[in-house]
Amino acid sequence: MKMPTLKALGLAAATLTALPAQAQSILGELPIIGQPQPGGIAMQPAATSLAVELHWLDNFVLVIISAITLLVTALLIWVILRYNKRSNPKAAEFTHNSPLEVAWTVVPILILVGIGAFSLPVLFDQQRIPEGEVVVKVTGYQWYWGYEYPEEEGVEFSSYMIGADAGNMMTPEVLEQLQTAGYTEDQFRLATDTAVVVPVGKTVVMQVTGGDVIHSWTIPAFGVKQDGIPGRLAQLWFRADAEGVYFGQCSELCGIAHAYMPITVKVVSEEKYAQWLAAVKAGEIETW
Ligand SMILES: [Cu+2]
Repeated sequence: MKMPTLKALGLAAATLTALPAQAQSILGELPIIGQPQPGGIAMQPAATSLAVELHWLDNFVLVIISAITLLVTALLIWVILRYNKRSNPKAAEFTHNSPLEVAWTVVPILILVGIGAFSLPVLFDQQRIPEGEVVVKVTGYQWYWGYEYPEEEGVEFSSYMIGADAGNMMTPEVLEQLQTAGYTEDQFRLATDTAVVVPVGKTVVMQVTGGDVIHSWTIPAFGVKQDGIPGRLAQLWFRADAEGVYFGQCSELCGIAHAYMPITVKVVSEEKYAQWLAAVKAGEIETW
């Protein structure tokens, strides 16, 4: 798949992209799973147990708020029709109804307690950080991400949006870079030159911090998001269920190029992960 694209590149481009292409060949073809869809309003497919829980909670709350909205709308319509001046010329003059007032206080409390009872365990699942089988430290910078695998000697790299050095605009060269990295125009402003690579089905702990101002690291399909705050080391965790490419974007307004510091995570098999680690340690590859 990759070779014809490579052959089509000019000599200069081929020289530039020779190393990245090698990285690609180690990771192979990966399906792009976690990315926003044009006009989409649904959430991205859940790729972790955390995201499955979040989707469940979202649907659960949606049912409750829909029922409340329908009830209130029905009550409004009933009052408008039944108690307007024409159909009800003599208005009642009472000011209190204790059973009703107790009911409209107690019922919402019960509903909120019910929502809390189901949402707190989901929150705790995110916030109780398990022992990581893979640990990655991520630092947000204006405007790119720095990644470090503290348990792996010498695995450290920066991650820029493909097209960042072209003023964040699409040019023929940027399109070429995207294609060389295995993407299409659809992934422009999502794809990065280097990706976080993690093994499928393993517990990954991300240590998140900021190098200058506050940034926020997120992968929507994983159901994770964490502010990276200078001087603090926060953590998040996930265990990705399916091999593929997942995108996120910096989610804390961090300056003029905030929109141009996306996040790419590649979830691969354990063997490919080991090969990738070895190649990075050998200094053979870093990018794409
Ligand atoms: Cu930002």
